[in-house]
Amino acid sequence: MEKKGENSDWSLMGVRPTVDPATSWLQRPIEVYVEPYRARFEWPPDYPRRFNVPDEKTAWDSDYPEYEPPYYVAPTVLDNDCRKKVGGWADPEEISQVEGLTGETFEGPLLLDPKGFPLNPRGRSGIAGRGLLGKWGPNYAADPIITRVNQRFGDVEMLAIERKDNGRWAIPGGMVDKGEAVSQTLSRELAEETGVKLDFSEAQLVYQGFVDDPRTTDHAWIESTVKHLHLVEEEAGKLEIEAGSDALSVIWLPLTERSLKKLYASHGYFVVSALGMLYKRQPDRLPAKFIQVLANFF
Ligand code: RP5
Repeated sequence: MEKKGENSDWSLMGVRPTVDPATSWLQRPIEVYVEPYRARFEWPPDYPRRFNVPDEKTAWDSDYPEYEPPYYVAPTVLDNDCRKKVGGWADPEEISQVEGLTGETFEGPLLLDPKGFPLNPRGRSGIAGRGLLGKWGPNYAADPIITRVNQRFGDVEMLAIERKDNGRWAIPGGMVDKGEAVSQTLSRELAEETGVKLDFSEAQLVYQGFVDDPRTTDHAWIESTVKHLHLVEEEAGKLEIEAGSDALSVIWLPLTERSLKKLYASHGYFVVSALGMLYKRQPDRLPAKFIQVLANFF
């Protein structure tokens, strides 16, 4: 079995292993494991610069007495403190006032430091506090991947939004609301951002866990449930798409090696994994020319 994380840095290193798709990746299980890269080396424009963390110092149990990351919490997070504002989506800034900060996450038991701050499961990120994320610890999200084959051009396409916050093409995902089931979040986010209404009860589960998002800090990160629906062309053709409030635009994005690598956060890796899983289950559903694209990633 392939070691976890072995192939997860493809989008960063530009390494393209020469693999025969028929004899190699198809015989291995597809295990999605997300390494932090954007979570260590990128940050939104209003964040302070990340404190430098050498690779060998990322683990919380590695000694790093010089580690003094800048503390940052965005004004919008403070303004949406649920204790102070009706409908506020953020935890209180005072960690002792946060309820339910223990237990399991998709990444295992939530680790707390001696002061009670939750610790990022991928280790030091170079920024303390919550940044732009509302919750201390895991911020739960849902990512609905919708794909189709465009028979006219022989392309595989995904329903993609252009994010308002950074202009990157992305899966139309979003945060799970309080008390909401993830299957509802998948449908709600898809509808809000693209105008498309679909049921996810039969969708393929691709991944549940840490997302390599540039907003990540030492004490707040995103964990997502990623599900995939591959539509037949007739069904996809009936959908009327319209960009919602968080999107500048929505399109059926042709998937190439280049467009996949440019997707937001871990989304390219999620889409490649989803289509790899589909190909292993139902090889006839993807055009032959796309299989080489997949093979180049695995
Ligand atoms: C990504 O951020 C997740 O994969 C999800 O797509 C998204 C959720 O954040 P918002 O779109 O709500 O900003 O890391």
